[in-house]
Amino acid sequence: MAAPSTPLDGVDLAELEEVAARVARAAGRLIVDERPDDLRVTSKSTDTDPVTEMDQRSQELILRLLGEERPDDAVMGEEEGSASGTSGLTWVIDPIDGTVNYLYGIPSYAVSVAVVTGDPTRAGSWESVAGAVLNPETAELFSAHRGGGARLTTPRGSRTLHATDATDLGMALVGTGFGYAASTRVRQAALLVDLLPRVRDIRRHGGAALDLCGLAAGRLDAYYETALNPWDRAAGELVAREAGAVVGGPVDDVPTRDLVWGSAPGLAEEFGALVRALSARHVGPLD
Ligand code: LIP
Repeated sequence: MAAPSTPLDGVDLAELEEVAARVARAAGRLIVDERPDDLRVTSKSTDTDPVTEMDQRSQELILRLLGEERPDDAVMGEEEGSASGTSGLTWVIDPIDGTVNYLYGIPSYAVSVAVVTGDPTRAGSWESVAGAVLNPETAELFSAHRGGGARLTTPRGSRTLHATDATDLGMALVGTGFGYAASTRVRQAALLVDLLPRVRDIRRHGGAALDLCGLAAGRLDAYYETALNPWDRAAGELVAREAGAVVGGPVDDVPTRDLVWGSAPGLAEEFGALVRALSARHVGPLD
């Protein structure tokens, strides 16, 4: 009897990585070149959770380009607008990850484009198979496809990414981020108080996608965050895994909204156990 067909039958994952990279570059050009001087801002979940007119325009452009290149695939994004599909593949996009940095002119934000199998609305039931994260300010494009390694491409060339060979948690540089809701931050701050004395230092760059790519590029030894959405991590998580980092969640290797962590392979056992224990100790609302 023939094996049942899957959404990846006949699909070239390297080609999907190229689609992700092309689309991210187009959106990156839009948000840099067409950023108005008087950027219009509204807020979403809280007053401190901004969405700019360029987040929305970037998402509209990505939807249009994916509709042309991959008309049978679904699209789910952070902002308004989505597309349904029939292929079983879903593009999970963040049109600007690190919107607060974008708003303030801090050159550390990204366009994140990933394609996943499964249902990205249900934790543990989806998997990224190709993706790209572009920092349009530095022209750094991080990309990967499942089983194909991870790359950093700049105007100067391309290189394969590798997580660090760190093994000493006390010397580890750890990235993290914080949600927008005050209630979520109470829990995040409590975890941080326990973690900070046990590591070299903490970095809060302001965008999960670039944090995960930083882990892949050896700019961080480890990373963790609570209250992330699929679009914040879908592409960066794949880039990190393909660079040899270990990525996990509160129970096993499945990240959830409760906890996403990643680290250099030599730190995974100790760091994973520590952040799991701390996140289990500091429970509370995640808005
Ligand atoms: C942001 C994340 C960041 C996190 C913020 C926020 P946005 O996404 O990437 O790491 O700490 O709370 O979720 O809103 O800029 O797309």
